[in-house]
Amino acid sequence: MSEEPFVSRGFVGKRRGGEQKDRIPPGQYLTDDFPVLSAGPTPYTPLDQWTFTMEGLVKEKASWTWQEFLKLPMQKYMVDISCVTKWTKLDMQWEGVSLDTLLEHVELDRQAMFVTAYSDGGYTTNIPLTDVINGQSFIALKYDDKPLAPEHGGPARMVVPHLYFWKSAKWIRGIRLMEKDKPGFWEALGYHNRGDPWKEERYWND
Ligand SMILES: Nc1nc2c(c(=O)[nH]1)N[C@H]1C(S)=C(S)[C@@H](COP(=O)(O)O)O[C@H]1N2
Ligand SMILES: [Mo]
Repeated sequence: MSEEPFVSRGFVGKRRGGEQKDRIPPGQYLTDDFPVLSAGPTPYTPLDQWTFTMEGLVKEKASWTWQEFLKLPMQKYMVDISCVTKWTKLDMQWEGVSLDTLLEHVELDRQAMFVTAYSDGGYTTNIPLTDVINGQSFIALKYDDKPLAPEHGGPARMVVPHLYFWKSAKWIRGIRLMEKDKPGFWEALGYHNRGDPWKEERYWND
């Protein structure tokens, strides 16, 4: 990962004021660490074999090589993240491509209502389309001004800051647009289908 021509269109989500405690969802504790949580081994796909694809309910699918993906407009994001294992980390700095930008490259079928993010290694997670558009999610290539570390999902991971962190697929390789919702890896194992930390949507019956 030598080339770093990231164009920045400015900072998104710069911090509103407010007490720190008002930013910690119920049942969460504050941490400065960045724990690693992976359901399997870290995959190492060579960048010259890496692609990112928008597929499913689109007129024509769109696909980018790593070199092409780097040319997409990048933005900086400062966001708070909550993990279902109860840590919350504030003001995490990322840089990446907004899902809105990627969606500009495909024509959605009218029936497209849900997305599945899929990753190297087979991980998937499902999210309603309404939770990923309008600046709510991005594909991160950098964390803390450095290329995203492999254990944290590098070369590229999705980040959906307003949902629990399992919705943020590491090692992402594409997004599938779907008409019907389909539980992803953790959702099929009992995690909540949506995962809003402010509503404590941790498990199926929450
Ligand atoms: N591909 C993939 N993405 C994943 C996971 C995983 O196991 N595989 N774990 C999820 C879970 S449960 C969490 S809490 C976060 C952890 O991200 P981190 O290791 O960078 O803290 O990644 C999410 N994305
Ligand atoms: Mo998690």
